[in-house]
Amino acid sequence: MRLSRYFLPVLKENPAEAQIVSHRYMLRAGMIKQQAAGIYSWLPMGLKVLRRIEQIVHEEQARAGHIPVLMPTMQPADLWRESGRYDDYGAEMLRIKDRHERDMLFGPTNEEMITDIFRANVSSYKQLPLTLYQIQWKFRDEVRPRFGVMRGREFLMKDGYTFDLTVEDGLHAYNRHMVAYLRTYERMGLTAIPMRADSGPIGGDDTHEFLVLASTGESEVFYDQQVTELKLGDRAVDFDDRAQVKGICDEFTTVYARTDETHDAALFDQIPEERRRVGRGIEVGQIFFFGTKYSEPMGAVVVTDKGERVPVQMGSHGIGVSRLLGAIIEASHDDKGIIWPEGVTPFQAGIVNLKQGDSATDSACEALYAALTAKGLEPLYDDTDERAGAKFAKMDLIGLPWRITVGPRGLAQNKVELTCRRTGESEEMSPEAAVARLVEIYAAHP
Ligand code: 5CA
Repeated sequence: MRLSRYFLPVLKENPAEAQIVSHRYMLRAGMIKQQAAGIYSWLPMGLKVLRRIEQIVHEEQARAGHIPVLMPTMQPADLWRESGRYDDYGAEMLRIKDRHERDMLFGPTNEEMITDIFRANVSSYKQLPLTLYQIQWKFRDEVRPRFGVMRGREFLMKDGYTFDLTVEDGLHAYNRHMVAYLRTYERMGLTAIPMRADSGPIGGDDTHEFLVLASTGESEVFYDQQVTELKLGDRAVDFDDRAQVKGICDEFTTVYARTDETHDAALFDQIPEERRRVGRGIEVGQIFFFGTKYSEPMGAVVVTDKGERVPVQMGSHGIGVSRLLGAIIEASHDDKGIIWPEGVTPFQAGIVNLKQGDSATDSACEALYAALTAKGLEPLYDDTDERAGAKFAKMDLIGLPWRITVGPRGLAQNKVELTCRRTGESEEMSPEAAVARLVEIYAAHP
């Protein structure tokens, strides 16, 4: 993309309404625009990162064997009357009447609707196990929408629903999600720690939240420092291997890590003092196993091999897709701007032309642009007439992990400069070597 033809409405001033750094940078970098409290338009660069996050979520769900669907945002109230949640859900649910005076709602979550799909189409244990998921907009009329996309009213969620015959099978589905989520967050450059949690209005006894440590997080967290050192990495996982999947879950949930909802001071005190930590975290996902809470009242039953009719065992599993943009920025920024992890960056590299209009630098930039594009990378080429300082400041603000600077002086020796946004370190090399280096770096971030 050439910056001269892009739509990147960067703000010079700090927007007064933004209290935390991620909100401030998302507004300043022209990623989002507020349309009403907690409701945002996604401008091109914000949308690009959102799509990258969605793509990682889809790939990791596919790896675990889960199947994508798409349900509507609008739901009939009658489904929620069946589960008993229509009255329970309270003021957070946006209730709407259609022209025929029928009660509708903008879905805050989809347990009822997916149960309806299941009961209409599945009747035998032979069709299990089944996991269906979607990435779809949700609406929750939060009392205090704040911090930009972090606590929105309209927000994008990945919500997955598991259907199994037995409790044991249902718990394997729960574990499978935990492992799939670990890799999902790691690919986004995040350390997201699973912590035992409260289930709230979704229900059930088994539930974990995934928390990204950040001082601006809304949850208080208590943990053993060792938990932050655990990594799934690229180890091979067979998602049908129950023992392996459970083993990984045990590895990540045995070391103490709890939110204030489930914190146990006596257990915490047993951790050696130098490893005890109290901090704050951003909840980027939550998984639940709630058995027959919805299948029983809604009649989602299957026939077993013995001919018995039993309600199906269910769980639901959510990732805060739009919230993740805020969480990634909270975890990865400096005083100049965002520092995108390679896995989610909107463009893989920026190209800065120090002397726009000079035929040698212009053509060297064009050649770099073409070479990177030919390798499947997407550069953002600042081909505007702005002075170098302004170009650098903009690149730092929008946070592309790598920048190639092209100027007449370096080119005289066939050199460009490759700069790492995170460390600030620069290295001079030939344009071909810069392309080869970026290809190598991104090969590790598919
Ligand atoms: N049905 C279940 C899982 S599919 C569910 O709704 N779970 S949830 O309530 O925990 O939401 C899933 C994730 O959505 C949360 O972990 C959080 O990351 C994100 N989320 C929840 N509320 C908001 C909000 N108001 N703004 C942005 N993200 C949110």
